[in-house]
Amino acid sequence: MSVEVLDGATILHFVEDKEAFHVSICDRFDYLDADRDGLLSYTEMLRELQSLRVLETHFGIDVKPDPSELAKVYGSLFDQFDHDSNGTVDLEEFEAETKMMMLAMASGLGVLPVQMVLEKDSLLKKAVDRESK
Ligand SMILES: [Ca+2]
Ligand SMILES: [Ca+2]
Repeated sequence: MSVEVLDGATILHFVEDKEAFHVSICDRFDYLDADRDGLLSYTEMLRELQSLRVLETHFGIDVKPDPSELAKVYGSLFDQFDHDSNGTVDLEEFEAETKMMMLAMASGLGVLPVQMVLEKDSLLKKAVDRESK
């Protein structure tokens, strides 16, 4: 974990660099796919969902949401990734949905830089590293 400053442009540049973005997505997918079956189950996706700053967005930073509320949010996020509703997320679904979410986040952030605590291997951290190169 580290505290990083990022703005919408940082995320946008990362997503728009298609080749580099695809490589990062593949890396992240492999990392999350604990049983190496080429698909992400709900359990495997949980890790990613937890790094997407969902808590802050839905509940505010200081609120401790109750577990059933949290499960509901994670469940609906998982459904959002699982485009064909077959219960698993494949690489194509993962890339398409991650891209959408990051673009939404970029437009939400706009030009105002914000501080975020980022997980070491998360995609947002990669976006920050790319920008500072
Ligand atoms: Ca798997
Ligand atoms: Ca699917």
